[in-house]
Amino acid sequence: MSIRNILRTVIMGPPGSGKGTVSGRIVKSFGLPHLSSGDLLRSNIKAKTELGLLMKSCIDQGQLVPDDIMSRIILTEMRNMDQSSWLLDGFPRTVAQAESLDAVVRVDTVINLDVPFQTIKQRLTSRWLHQPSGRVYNIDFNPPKIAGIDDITGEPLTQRDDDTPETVNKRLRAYEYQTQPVLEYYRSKGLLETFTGTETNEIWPHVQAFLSKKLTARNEMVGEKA
Ligand code: G5P
Ligand code: MG
Repeated sequence: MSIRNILRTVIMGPPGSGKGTVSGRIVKSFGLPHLSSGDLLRSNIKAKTELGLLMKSCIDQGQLVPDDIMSRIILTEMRNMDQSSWLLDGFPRTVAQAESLDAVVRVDTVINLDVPFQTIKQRLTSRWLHQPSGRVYNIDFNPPKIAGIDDITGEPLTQRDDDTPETVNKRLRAYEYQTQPVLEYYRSKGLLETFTGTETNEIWPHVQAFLSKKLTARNEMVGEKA
């Protein structure tokens, strides 16, 4: 992707709304580098870093990691993506995080996946994950070719410790109280684009068309100025 069509996108939505799944499709279609705050935290836990060990109980209890720690990790990681388009998944999740992001970089658009909570609860208990890549499967939706095995690497799949019904309820509550205000924050800036549905396959064509249009518009804008 050339410098002229830089697009900085945030993807939001409740736990299990399909942020990871849709991000995978965006990466495939548009080649945007993808950074997921949850994947980053889980790889710290797996590598048993000091930070990972500290944050594990927070995550396992369905609570958000403190803002200052989360913003520091993400913004450090984003320094490598300074000159490019990107897709940020799972961050920001509080208004304080959104403000810390705004302080360092311009967000161009925010994709909001609006999926009912009842749909989500059913999905999360049948989710399987290839942790090193962040690839997500679901027994009912996109099962791996061989049960428990990643299609691409042949490595074992795992389930997330925070996908138990009780923790999913806590995550949904945290979303309602702490993350929904971020939607208002971006709506008031005119950046929020909401996609409503119960199936990723229904939502995806609309997201794809929206991003294509955005990228074309940016190209034309730059073309006019040149
Ligand atoms: P995460 O990792 O950011 P969540 O809770 O926001 O976690 P999650 O669970 O990763 O979000 P998702 O990415 O929105 O969900 O959804 P997904 O993985 O793509 O899809 C969920 C399942 O549904 C998958 O199995 C998928 O295959 C399936 N699926 C998708 N589409 C369909 C469909 O159409 N039909 C069906 N049947 N299935 C489908 O954050 C985890 C924790 O990290 C901390 C917090 O503690 C958080 O709880 N954290 C932060 N803390 C503070 N600030 C931040 N910014 C933080 N970021 C993370
Ligand atoms: Mg995810």
